Amino acid sequence: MLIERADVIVTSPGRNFVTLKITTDDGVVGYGDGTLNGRELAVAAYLTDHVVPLLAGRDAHAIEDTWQYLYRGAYWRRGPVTMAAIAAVDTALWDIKAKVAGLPLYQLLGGASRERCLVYGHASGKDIPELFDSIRKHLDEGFRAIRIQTGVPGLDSVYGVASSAAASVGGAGSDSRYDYEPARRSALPAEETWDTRAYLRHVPSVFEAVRGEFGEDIALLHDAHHRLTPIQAAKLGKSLEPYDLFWLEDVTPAENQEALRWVRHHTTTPLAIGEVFNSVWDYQHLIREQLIDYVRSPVTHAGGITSVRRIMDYAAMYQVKSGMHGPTDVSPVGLAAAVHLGLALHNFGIQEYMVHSEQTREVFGPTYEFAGGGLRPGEEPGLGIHVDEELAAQYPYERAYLPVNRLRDGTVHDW
Ligand code: KDG
Ligand code: MG
Repeated sequence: MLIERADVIVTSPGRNFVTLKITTDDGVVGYGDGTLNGRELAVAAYLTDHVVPLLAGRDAHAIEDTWQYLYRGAYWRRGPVTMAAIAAVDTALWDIKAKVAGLPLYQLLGGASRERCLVYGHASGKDIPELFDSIRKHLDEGFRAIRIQTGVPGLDSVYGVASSAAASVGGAGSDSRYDYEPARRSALPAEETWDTRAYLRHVPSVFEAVRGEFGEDIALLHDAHHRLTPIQAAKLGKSLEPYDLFWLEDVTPAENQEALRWVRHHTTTPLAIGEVFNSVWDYQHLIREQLIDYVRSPVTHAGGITSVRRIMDYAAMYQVKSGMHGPTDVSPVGLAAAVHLGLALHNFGIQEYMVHSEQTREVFGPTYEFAGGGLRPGEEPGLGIHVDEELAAQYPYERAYLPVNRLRDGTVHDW
């Protein structure tokens, strides 16, 4: 079975997505997600100009060989654009292989290790009453694990806090900015102001209030979004220990793996990192030295199923679990791949689940299902994705940027 053609689909049903469609010579079609929020067209061009011309005539079943061919063969390894493009090819080939086998993809990855993948949703509010409403809504919808982000007194807008009605499992609206999604369709990125001391003062009181109101049972998570120095991160981890977090995410910027050693030595709050990592090499020291508890790499940004499986097998030796990134900028194709892989992985931990807008779901037709606080892939052969290409064509790409962060004195800071 040979690859006959590959087509890049760029569509924007509420937000931008890049999807690769691979078709074999006997007409089997597979899909892969290559969406890179705010830099989507770089991946689309990488695929169209450099990868698609290499695919025609290759053995559609030779997934590992194609992965190595694109990774080693490019000479210029790694990086988010390259690895998102490789992810799109890899995922599409797994989709094809599973369709040919007549099995849902998770069966080829070893079969189900559990009934469903525990997920966490995003509760947020500019203040405590708004946050509590959002938590209640998530609990009503069946979530058992919830990420908590709030406004900080004195700051106008803070990462992770919804500015419009929050998306819900029942049906996210078609708001131009849904839930906390911060990439805005505008000529220039929005600029936000950040104050680490104000944040560090405020966050522990939020978790105290949440535990006081909702008790000890719900799994609570928090994302510091790369903004702290090692010692600030250590302080935050320590101050949150009484509230028993499931994890504290991205406490320091990703480039410096040494930073996590400092944080780890000061706190027993579990640490998650890696949504901006893109290969097993980014985790080499963090996993071997047991400096983290959860791997955040999603299939979409880290080279596909083949590559994330590699990371997770390495992580398993050190009792490190998966916690794949799943904001709305991972498309339903990427989320479907994550749920198939997560269902099969022995060291699955949790899956992030931000509900896509109704328009997005109409374009991609995912068959995974949310129930009992978890996601389970559909039982049909392959990934369980049905792209409506005519509908996709009705939503042309619109440039969008993630915000830029500045300290109060104007210095650019990590966003
Ligand atoms: O595109 C940026 C988002 O993917 C990121 O801000 C989401 O940090 C994020 C998360 O944990 O979902
Ligand atoms: Mg994050």
